[in-house]
Amino acid sequence: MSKHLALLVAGISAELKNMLGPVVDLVPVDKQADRAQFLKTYGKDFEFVVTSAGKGCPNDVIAQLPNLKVIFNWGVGFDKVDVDFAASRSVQVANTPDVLNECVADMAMGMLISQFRLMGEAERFVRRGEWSNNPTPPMGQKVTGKRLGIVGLGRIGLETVKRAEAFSMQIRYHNRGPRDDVDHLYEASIKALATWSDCLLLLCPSTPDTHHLIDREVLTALGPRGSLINIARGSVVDQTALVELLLSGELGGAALDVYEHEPEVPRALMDLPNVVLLPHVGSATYETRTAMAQLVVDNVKSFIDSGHLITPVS
Ligand code: 8YV
Repeated sequence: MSKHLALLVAGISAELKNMLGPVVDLVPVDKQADRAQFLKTYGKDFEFVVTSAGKGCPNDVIAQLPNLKVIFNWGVGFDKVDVDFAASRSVQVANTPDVLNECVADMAMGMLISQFRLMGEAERFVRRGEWSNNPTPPMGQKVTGKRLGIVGLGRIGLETVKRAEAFSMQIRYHNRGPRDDVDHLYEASIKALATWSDCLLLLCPSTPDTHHLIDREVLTALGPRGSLINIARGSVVDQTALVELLLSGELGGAALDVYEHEPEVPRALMDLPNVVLLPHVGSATYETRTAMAQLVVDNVKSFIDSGHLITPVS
């Protein structure tokens, strides 16, 4: 029996490709000489799309797949898929939640400690050979006991809270509404949360409502001793304001794993000692990427066997 055809619209790991091999025939759209003609001729043959959180699937591609049933997203964030448009064509979307919570939370704390203790700058100080003739390495700020404000207290946020509590950090959060299952203080105003925080950690999804949620006013409220940690999405922050306020010293520091126009990183941030710059590696561990790949495969198998997804986007 011929396998289901899946249109591959983004780069995925070789591991995921190998794991999907026995289940579906993956057809990379980017390998087609004439993409438009290919979709016109063969679009009707595809029930599945496989993609990554970074790339998603544009509406014009969805529109050319009349028999599409599911978009399988390798990643928890699905901001690059118009779920409402897909639903209007009875197309479901599956993502890979929960399996990456621990690694993203670990990285969030790592970024916080690295920024507060200027670990990157201290490491460059050694690599530049400066220690032999300069006895005073970069001085950082204490982490233990500091005030952590979380924007987007969800699954990854709750994992991060466990880690922050181990550092005796005081925690407050902002969500669309208060949670009834945590005893940390809810801040309805993000500006008030930023004013209170020593460190503002972003963990919210990228949606039209969170676009530039962290604007110049919020960054200014965080202040010259405050630190912004973004492991959510670049679009959540007004990056132009962020760069200007870091350069002027009106914002104390930042650790960034995501940017507005990845993989572009603002040149002006490259030499700032109080800024940590990472290439979207929040979930980039062997264990977690394997678990994410396995969850994609499990969703595909479940849908083929029962018509049901294990983790449809919510
Ligand atoms: C990406 C992520 O999936 O899960 C997400 O939403 O942003 C990452 O884990 C990963 O970078 C692969 O594209």
